Amino acid sequence: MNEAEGVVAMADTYHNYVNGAWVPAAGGELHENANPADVRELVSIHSRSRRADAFAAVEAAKAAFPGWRDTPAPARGEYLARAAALLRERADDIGRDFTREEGKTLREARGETLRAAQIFEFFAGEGRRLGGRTFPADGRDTFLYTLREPLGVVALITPWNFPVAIPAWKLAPALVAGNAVVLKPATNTPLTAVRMFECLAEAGLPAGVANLVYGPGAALGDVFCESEDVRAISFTGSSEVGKALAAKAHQRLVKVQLELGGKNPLILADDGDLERAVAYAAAGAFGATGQKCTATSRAIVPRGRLEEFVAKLVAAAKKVVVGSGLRDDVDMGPLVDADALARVLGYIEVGKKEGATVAYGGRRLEEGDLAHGFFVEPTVFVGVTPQMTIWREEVFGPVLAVTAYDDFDEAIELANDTAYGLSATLVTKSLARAMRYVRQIEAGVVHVNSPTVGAACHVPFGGYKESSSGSREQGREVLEFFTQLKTVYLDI
Ligand code: UN1
Repeated sequence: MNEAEGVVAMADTYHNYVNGAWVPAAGGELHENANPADVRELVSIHSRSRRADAFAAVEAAKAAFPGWRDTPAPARGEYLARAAALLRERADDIGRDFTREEGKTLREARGETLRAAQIFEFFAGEGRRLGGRTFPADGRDTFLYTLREPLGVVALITPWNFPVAIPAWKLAPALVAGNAVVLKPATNTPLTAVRMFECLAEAGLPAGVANLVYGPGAALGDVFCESEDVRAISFTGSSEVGKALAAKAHQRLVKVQLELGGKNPLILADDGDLERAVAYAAAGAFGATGQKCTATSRAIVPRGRLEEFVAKLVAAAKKVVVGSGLRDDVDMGPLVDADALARVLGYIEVGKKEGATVAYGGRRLEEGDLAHGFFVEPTVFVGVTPQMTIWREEVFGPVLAVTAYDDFDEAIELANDTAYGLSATLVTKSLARAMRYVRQIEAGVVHVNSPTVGAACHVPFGGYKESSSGSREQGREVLEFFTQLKTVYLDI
C-alpha cells in the first residue's frame, strides 16, 4: 500500500466465525483482500486459518448438531427466512462489498445477493415439506415408512465466482435438513461470506450451527476429508481440485457432491433468430467476465450464416464497456486475480498458436486506471476446430470459440464433443428440432432460445459427464444429498 499514490490504506479485519463468535485464526496469520479492478485498493483483511482452526470449527459444529437436529424443521426454516429478509434489506451494501472484492458489476452483484435471499426463502419453505414416505407392508401389523434425517457435520467449499449464491445454495438446504455446517469460502471473496454470516448470526442461528473458516483450500479440504466427524463435503470449483478432493474423501466413504467445469455450447439452427443468438452468445460469454461454469464458450453456427453471426457478435463485443464494476456505465468488470488474467491470456495465445483467428479482442486492457486491474477484452475466436485447446478446455474468461457446421446432426455432435456436460442452448423456431436436441444433448441444464447461464433455485442444477458428481444442487433434489434415509419397520 502506498499512500503517496492516493491509495486507501485503511481496511477492516475480519475473522473466522466459530461457535457463534468471530475469532482470529490460532496462528494469528492474516490475508489481504484486494480489489481486482484496482489492486491499490485493499478491501479487507481476513484471518488465514491452518488445520487446527478447521478442526476447531468441525468440533463446534459437532457440539451444536444434536440441538439443531432436534429443532423442528419448520423452526429451522424460520431462521433461514429471517436471514433472507436481512439479505434483501442489505442487498445494496453487500453488492458493493462483493463488487469491490470479486469484480462483477454492481448490477450483477446486487442481483446475485437477491438471488441468495430467494434461495434462503425457498429452502425455508422446505422446512415444512421435508418428509419420508409410507409403504404397504407384507405384515398386517407392520407400519413401514422412511424418515429423512440429517447427516451430522457437513463441509461446504465454495468458489469466488458466485460468492453469495453458491454458499447460499449449499448452506440453506444443509441447514434446513438439520445438519451443522462448516463453510470454507474462496480466499478471493472472504468479505461476501462475512456479510452472509452476519445475516445468519442476526437471524439468531444458534452458536455452532454454521461456522466459517478462511484459509488455503488444500489444507482445510484435507481436514474435512480426514476428520471422522465430517459426514459430507459439497464442493464447487475446478475439476482438478474437485477430483483430488473426492479421491481423498472416498477413502472414508464420505458423501461428496462436486460441481465442476463446463464447456457450454450455443447452437444456432438454420431457422433460428440470428439476432437473438448473438444476444444470448454475448450475454453467456461475457456476463460476469465469462467466469461462470455455465458460461457460453462455444458457438456452433450454420456455415451459410457464419459471416453474419460473427459480424454481429463482434459488433456486440465492441459495445461492451469494460472497467470497474462500481461504475454505472460498465458492462464487464475485471477477471478475479492475476492468476486468472495469466490463465485467460495464456489460452488466447494457445488459441492463436493452434491456428484459430481472433475476430475481436484478445488483449489485456491497460489504458489509464485499467492498468491497476485484471481487465481483458471480450474475445471472439473464429475458425476453431474440435482439436484445439480453446475448444476442449474451460477458459473461465470472456472468450468465445465459434465454429461452423453443415447439417444439424453435425451440430449436435460438435456440441457433445466435450468431456463436460453442464449447460447448452439451441436457438431455433422448429419444435421438432428443439425436441430432437433436448433428447440428444448431453447436458444437465438444457435451454432452448435462452442463454446457457442461470439456475432457478427451485429446480435441480448440475451437469452430465465430468461437470458434476453426486446429486444435483438446488431444488428439492439437493435434500437427497444433505440427508440420509432411515427405513422403519414398526410392528405394532
Ligand atoms: C449461473 O449460471 O447463474 O460456479 C449459476 C458456477 C456454477 C453456477 C452457475 N456452479 O458458475
